[in-house]
Amino acid sequence: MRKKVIITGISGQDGSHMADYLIKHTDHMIYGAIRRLSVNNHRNFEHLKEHPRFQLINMDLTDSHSITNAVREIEPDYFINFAAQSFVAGSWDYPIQTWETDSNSVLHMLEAIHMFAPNCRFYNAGSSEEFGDVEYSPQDEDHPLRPQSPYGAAKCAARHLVRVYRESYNLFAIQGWLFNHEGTRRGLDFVTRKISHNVAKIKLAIEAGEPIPSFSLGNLEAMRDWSDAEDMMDGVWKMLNNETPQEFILASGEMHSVREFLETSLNCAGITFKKHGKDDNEEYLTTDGQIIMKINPEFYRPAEVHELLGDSSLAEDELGWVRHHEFEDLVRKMYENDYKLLKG
Ligand code: NAP
Ligand code: G4F
Repeated sequence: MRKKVIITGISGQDGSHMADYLIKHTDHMIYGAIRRLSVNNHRNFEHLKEHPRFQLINMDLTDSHSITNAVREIEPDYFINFAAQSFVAGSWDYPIQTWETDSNSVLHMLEAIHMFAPNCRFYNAGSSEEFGDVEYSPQDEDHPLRPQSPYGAAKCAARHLVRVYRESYNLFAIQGWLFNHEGTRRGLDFVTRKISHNVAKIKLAIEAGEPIPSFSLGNLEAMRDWSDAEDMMDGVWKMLNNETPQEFILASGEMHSVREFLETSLNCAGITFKKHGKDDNEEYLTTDGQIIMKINPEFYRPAEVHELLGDSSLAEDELGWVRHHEFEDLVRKMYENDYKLLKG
């Protein structure tokens, strides 16, 4: 019989990439979970809607009945939870909703699996944000959890719940630690896509001989370990199909600053820039003096995670996980995609 996989967060970056990955590499039936929104947000999975091995189901993470019903009715072989309030900065604005979505809902999933599908393999999306105020670099699987945001704290709570259910009921339940991963399906609020989108807009204005639209950023010195989202899906699937329910780090092992992402994007677009001012007053300008980007302290966070760098050697050695994309390829791919989208 065909195996059944529930994927939550199908309208987001990772859920949609995982559905593509499983359609391509398995013959499993995919149940993509969405919540109803007033305005359709199906762009990331529109291409899958007519596929015979893809079916949409309704599930809101803040409604435990919708989670339990899906597990009871489908009795999945795999449950991959990529849904979340995933925007770290937003977690100070909506801490309760973040906790409900990123922590309580995981408890409801674990309960439903324990009750109605105890052989189901469960993956919850963990994050490098759980390491937060890091003690050493690179971070490995033994690094302590030191979250710096309501988001990070909710992911840590979920990690403990996953472990407790795994140990109490012998469930195959895991939460890998994925470091930042980006791509053409990334939401526009995240810094990489915000940069690629705005640089593409500026390039088009320059080409049209129009005044350029400037944009703002926060902390340019934050360092992140950025991978291509498409590389991560194989690692998650390998974790889920490992002999034992073990949790791994997936990361690039390279760290780059937000400033470096900005400058690499401008270089990809062929936009020559100069810098002016310091700290809160820093600006990037075109050679004819138009403002490309200026700092806006509103984008600073109440607590920052200054640097993240992952050590994924365990996943490479034990799962045979391999990354295929490098930092510069990723920046170029995101810029070129936004340029094409905006050009129409
Ligand atoms: P994303 O693009 O923001 O997608 C989040 C998904 O969650 C969307 O499909 C969203 O649906 C859904 N969602 C949010 N609240 C929901 C609710 N109450 N009920 C049902 N669905 C809900 O995030 P992503 O980048 O794909 O990340 C996937 C997962 O990995 C998340 O758990 C994230 O925290 C974690 N993670 C991501 C990264 C990364 O760098 N991307 C790194 C580490 C961990 P709507 O479209 O309806 O809002
Ligand atoms: O792109 P970001 O919002 O991603 P962040 O906070 O690293 O979180 C992402 O990765 C986590 C894994 O480590 C995931 F768990 C999480 O779900 C999400 O996918 O911000 C990256 C850095 C931060 O240090 C932030 O302060 O960029 C800095 N930044 C500077 N200016 C900005 C901006 N971030 C945003 N979003 N917008 C800015 O204007």
